Amino acid sequence: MGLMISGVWSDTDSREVQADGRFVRTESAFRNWITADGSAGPTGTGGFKAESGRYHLYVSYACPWAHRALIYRSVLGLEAAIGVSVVHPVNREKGWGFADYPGATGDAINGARHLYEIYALSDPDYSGKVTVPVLWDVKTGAIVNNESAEIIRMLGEAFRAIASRRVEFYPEELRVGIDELNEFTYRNVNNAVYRCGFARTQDAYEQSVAALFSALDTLEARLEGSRYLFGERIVETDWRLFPTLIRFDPVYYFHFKCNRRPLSSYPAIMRYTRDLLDQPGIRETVHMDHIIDHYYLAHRRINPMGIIPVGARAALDGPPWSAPGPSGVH
Ligand SMILES: N[C@@H](CCC(=O)N[C@@H](CS)C(=O)NCC(=O)O)C(=O)O
Repeated sequence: MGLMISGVWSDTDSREVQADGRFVRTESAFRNWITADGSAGPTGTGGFKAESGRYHLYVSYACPWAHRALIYRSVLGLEAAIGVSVVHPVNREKGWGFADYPGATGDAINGARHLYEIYALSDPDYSGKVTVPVLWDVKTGAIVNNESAEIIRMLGEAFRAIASRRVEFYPEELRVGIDELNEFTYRNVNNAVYRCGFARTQDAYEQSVAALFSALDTLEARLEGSRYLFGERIVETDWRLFPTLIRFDPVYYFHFKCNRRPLSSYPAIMRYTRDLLDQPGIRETVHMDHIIDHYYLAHRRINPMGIIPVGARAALDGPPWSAPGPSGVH
């Protein structure tokens, strides 16, 4: 996969697989916060005031973590305030890069050919992984933050005065519950699918599959009695879960061997996924061509021949895509 060592790209393995075969994700490195007045946030340094046109997102349409940031930009109506550059889903020479592919863009901000150049511009000595999403400050030429969980929170909080839609996805009275369920869904769903796919022992794989499907059973039971995870209103946890749910049957089921049963066999989760998919601005953030091509063609270590299972595209004819919408309109 590769990483940077003292500001230079290296094809070295990022060493996220432990001696016992478990995949353990590295922590993100850039942790500053944009705030309404430019004061420092919970981590990092201050100086990043919310301003329209000042910040830029580097994303892959394939990546579920980057997808969260795109969803927030869309549902909050921040398209005019925050620009986006989209990497090529398949080209992996020196990590993520910019090249022609339908829907991918160049890098209009820095003219980079590879994403690692953006990391080097921000920190010429940077050592570590080069991941999307990246929230870039055009004004100071620095990465503000590369952790999706924090990026979505700051988009929701700091940009209230700039966002063209006022929606609160982290309401005061639900914060404790949201934080708790975020932790549960990150560990047992969002990151668990990667732990299944990147495990290098049977034991590590089976433990992850067990945790994943037990969590899906829990979520199914919760959603049988509730439109969204916290009742009638969509909150942060719903948007954090959605990118994993829509990738599940086309990708994770086959590619990451999350195949105890398809997600489409969970009726409440399917009804819920479809409901989220039907929210204004969401379909535009879902790019299944980037998603399918990236996982099957770029992850050559686990799919060496780059063969796309026929069931991957066939899954796009089933739920949540084909299911009737909540109002029966779609
Ligand atoms: N904790 C990070 C994880 C981001 C992440 O791992 N992104 C993946 C893509 S899904 C990545 O860019 N990996 C590096 C690579 O594929 O070269 C976040 O939530 O923002």
